[in-house]
Amino acid sequence: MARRERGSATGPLLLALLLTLLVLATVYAFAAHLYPAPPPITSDAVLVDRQYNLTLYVTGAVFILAQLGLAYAVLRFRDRGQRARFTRGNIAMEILWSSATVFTFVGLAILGRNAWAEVRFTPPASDAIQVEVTTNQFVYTFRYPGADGKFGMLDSTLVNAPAGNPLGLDPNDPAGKDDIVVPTLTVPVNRPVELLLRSQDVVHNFFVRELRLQQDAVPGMVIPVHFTANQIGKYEIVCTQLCGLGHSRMYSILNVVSQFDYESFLKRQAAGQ
Ligand SMILES: [Cu+2]
Repeated sequence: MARRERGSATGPLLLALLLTLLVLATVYAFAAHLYPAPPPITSDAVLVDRQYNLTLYVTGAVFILAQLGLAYAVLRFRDRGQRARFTRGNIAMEILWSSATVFTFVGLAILGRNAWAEVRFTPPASDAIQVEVTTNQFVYTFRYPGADGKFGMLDSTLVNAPAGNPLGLDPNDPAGKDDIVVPTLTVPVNRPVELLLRSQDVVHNFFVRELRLQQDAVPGMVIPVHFTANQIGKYEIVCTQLCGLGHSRMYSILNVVSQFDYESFLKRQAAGQ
């Protein structure tokens, strides 16, 4: 059989170059912090950042090696006119890289468990401020229990946002008389806060980048999450579940204020109820 023509080296060379450029551009984007996350405002968020960076370094190293290896293989094993060889694979290599992958990801998961447990498995401090968060298309509504520390009963048949009762507060329950219902979330700095997430219609989400906290709100469930913000400021709350046509408009504000400002907020709201 006649030897085949040697293929052009231009294609493989360009592809290898493109892959190398892709790797360089990606490494640059991360190393130069082109899209930095806003500074964390809880100690849990710091743990999340640490875990994120560790995962990024490990997967980043794998990404660089894999892509450069691909560029090398494209170039090294290009068409030189040789006959293609069939290979059944290499069992030893497959066992090696499959177990390396398993160890890497299980290892990262075990290390990440600390940060996760801190937020999800540890109950909030007993003096945590409770705020109920109700989501619906496409707004957040926050409820504080008021001076009595008790949330009033809700009745879904009484839900009527235009009439000023978006949550369906039962007017016959005395515990609900002093409940404060507001469209934005105000919490004092350095105090544990427990949120109770609810949804009136579809799956929504509560996400604040600075808290590194993201939790779905699911109809029929009350999902608790907690945090302690250590930085006074205004932060954006966004819904990260595609919850309908108005999804992109669904956001609110988290105000972290001093204890004094928090108390005057509560007083102002109580006076206005
Ligand atoms: Cu939503």
